[in-house]
Amino acid sequence: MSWSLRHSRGVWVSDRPWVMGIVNVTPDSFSDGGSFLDPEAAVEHALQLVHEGADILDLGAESTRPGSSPVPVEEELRRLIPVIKALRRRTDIPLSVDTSQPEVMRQAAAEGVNLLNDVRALMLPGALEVAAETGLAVCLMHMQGQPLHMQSNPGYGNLRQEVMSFLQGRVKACLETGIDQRSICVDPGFGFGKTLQHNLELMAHLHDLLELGPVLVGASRKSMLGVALGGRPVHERMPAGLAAALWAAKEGAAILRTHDVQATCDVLRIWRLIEEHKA
Ligand code: 9MG
Repeated sequence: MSWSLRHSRGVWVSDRPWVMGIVNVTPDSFSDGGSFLDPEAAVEHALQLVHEGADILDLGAESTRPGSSPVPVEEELRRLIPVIKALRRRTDIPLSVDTSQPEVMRQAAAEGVNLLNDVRALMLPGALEVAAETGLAVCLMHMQGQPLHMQSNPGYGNLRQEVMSFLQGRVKACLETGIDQRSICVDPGFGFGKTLQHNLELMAHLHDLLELGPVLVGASRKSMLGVALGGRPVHERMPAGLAAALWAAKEGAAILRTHDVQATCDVLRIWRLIEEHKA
């Protein structure tokens, strides 16, 4: 399935899902501890993901794992900007910044980032306007509540309808602020205010979201996989993450956000080789 996404410097067009490598520049990220708080280590990790076949990197300095608190804007900037600058000196790979803060979006855009990945779907005051000014691509994600409490007792009347109408509303807000429809991708937000049953239902019906734009999916190492497998710890969740990524790819996802770049690329390559022999 092909997809395209406009950003300030052009259009990405692809006939296969892209692999988005996760680079956490946080001391408390949920699956790689604090090992990339050091900017140099974060840059080396990012370059390793490029070597493994990542199509785009997602750089984040605010942990959004369940139970985490927001990071002050100054701290987010202090962590992120040196990493973005260093990466831009060494690679022209597309870069995404995982942030909800308008000032971080503005400064990251000035340093050459291409996509704004906002788990709060540009809801913070000023975020829509800054996103529109930058002309970058945006990812609008669904989340029920905020990371600190979102997994306490998530509940929905009609899950799929609520996720769909939230994302429709955010797309509309983007268009009204001057963001180009062709620059918008959407994400159901696996694990963000959702039980295992909610996540499975959304995954099973992922295809429905394609009417809103290219779909980004992030399931890598998430607790939903651990719960589904009876309590599997984070370092044993890779096969489950690959299964979810392959399912999402077959359902038409455009971008797969993952810690496990090489393995995800391998899975997609084998899928594609098999597909080519169907014709
Ligand atoms: C930052 N982040 C963590 N999980 C994510 C997910 O599933 N999607 C997106 N877009 N961002 C995420």
